[in-house]
Amino acid sequence: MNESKEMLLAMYGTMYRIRKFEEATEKWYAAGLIPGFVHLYIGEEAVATGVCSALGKDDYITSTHRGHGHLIARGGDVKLMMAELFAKKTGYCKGKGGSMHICDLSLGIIGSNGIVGAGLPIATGVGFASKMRGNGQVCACFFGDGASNRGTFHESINMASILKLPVIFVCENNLYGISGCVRETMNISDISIRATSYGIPGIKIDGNDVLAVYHTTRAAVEHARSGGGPILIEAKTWRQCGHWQGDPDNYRNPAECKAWLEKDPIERFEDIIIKKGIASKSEIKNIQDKEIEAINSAVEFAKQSPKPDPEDLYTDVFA
Ligand SMILES: Cc1ncc(C[n+]2csc(CCOP(=O)(O)OP(=O)(O)O)c2C)c(N)n1
Ligand SMILES: [Mg+2]
Repeated sequence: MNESKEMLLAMYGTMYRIRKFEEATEKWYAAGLIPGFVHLYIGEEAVATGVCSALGKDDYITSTHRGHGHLIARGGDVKLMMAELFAKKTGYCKGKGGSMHICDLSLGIIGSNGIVGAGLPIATGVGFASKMRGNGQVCACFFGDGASNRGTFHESINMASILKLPVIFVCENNLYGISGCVRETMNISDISIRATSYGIPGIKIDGNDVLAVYHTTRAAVEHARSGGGPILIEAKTWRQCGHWQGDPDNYRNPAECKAWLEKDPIERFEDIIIKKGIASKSEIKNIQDKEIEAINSAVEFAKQSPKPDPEDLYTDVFA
């Protein structure tokens, strides 16, 4: 491992912050304080963290309906995010967007998106703009296995390929699109092989191994920045919760769930950090305490914030 201790602990902190943000979301959603739909990212933290750690500050990401982890890994403000989930005036969209509409252009976050597969053409457009500006910016595009069966996946990657656009397509293959298992929704076992159809590299990796995700993305970023064009990375992972909060999650095999829980990305990384002597248990505990504190303050901020005023209903809307 060539990364500095600081970098490795920052990655650990990011994964832990995502986990605690999602656990708080789960808790306050159940308590009725968060309206609308939420899709939790628990179990997939290594993908967002590994990818975003490999990006530069001027790069971009596009996200999905399961976007909290992507936004946090890209540096999103957890206070503004939590306030948005609580539908408060202080939130990212002034409380009018909710979980699936958060964006922060100052961080290159082009936005989460409630339409499955809609981030792909947006990412291709971002890649096109970057190429025209010629300043080396790249875009990482997150999407799921389910999204990879949509036409937008095929047309966006084809166009990015022929125009050699700097886009890193990151398929978070958690093996399910709602209750539909990839074993029933596609006739291939690896989505990465679809890259062949568009003449670009396709790589499959263990998405619960943050360092594998980081190293693969770093190489992809170098390739894209230097004019090599897009890459498809398939990160195999697992959502530890139901599809959305309220999903009975009665369609997955208990043995498969158990096997994936044993590959929890945060516990695995913590083990590596301790075993390789990178940090002590008490250093890890300090990071955890700091992140728990940040999430507690975000929840407090969201709770104390005012609701939008009735007259705000007609502001910031196009029609
Ligand atoms: C165009 C479109 N079709 C259907 C839906 C309903 N829907 C929401 S999430 C989802 C499954 C997405 O699966 P996947 O892309 O694998 O992402 P995951 O939820 O597993 O992260 C579907 C079908 C939608 N939001 N948009
Ligand atoms: Mg999926």
